[in-house]
Amino acid sequence: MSQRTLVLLKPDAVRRGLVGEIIGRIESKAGWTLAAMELRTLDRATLEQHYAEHEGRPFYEPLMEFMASGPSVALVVEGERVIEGIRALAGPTDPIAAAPGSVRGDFGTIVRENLIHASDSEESAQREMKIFFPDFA
Ligand code: RTP
Ligand code: MG
Repeated sequence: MSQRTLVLLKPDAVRRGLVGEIIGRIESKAGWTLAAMELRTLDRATLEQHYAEHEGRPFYEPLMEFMASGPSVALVVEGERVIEGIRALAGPTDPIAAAPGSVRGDFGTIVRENLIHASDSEESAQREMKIFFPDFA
């Protein structure tokens, strides 16, 4: 089943020069292709929309500050079971709990600075693609 998902390479990934490495892993998966891509420092309004579900949580403000601290790469990736697939490629939220071989497991140590975001469901993907690529059909 072909799907589309919204991926963010977070500011730590851009600062550390890991964009090519992570996009390379995504592109290496059979049949997955990039459908949209942009490098941009995310503004507060965009981040409030994106992380609305976390408003009021203790990690919310530090997360917003981190996510606005430099450019991110926003991507739409298309392909077979890509929503579940990129979540698996990323690994669990806490990089120390993430297995080697996953992006977070290979490159992360800090829960907040965990390199990558990927939509967690079909519904989230639709909602998030509209936030970052409003003109994308
Ligand atoms: P994401 O939404 O970014 O793909 O990550 P996720 O689903 O794995 O994690 P989620 O629970 O949605 O949390 C969103 C992001 O907030 C930061 N976070 N910090 N306790 C903490 O300090 C904490 N918990 C979460 C992470 O950057 C996480 O990816
Ligand atoms: Mg999430």
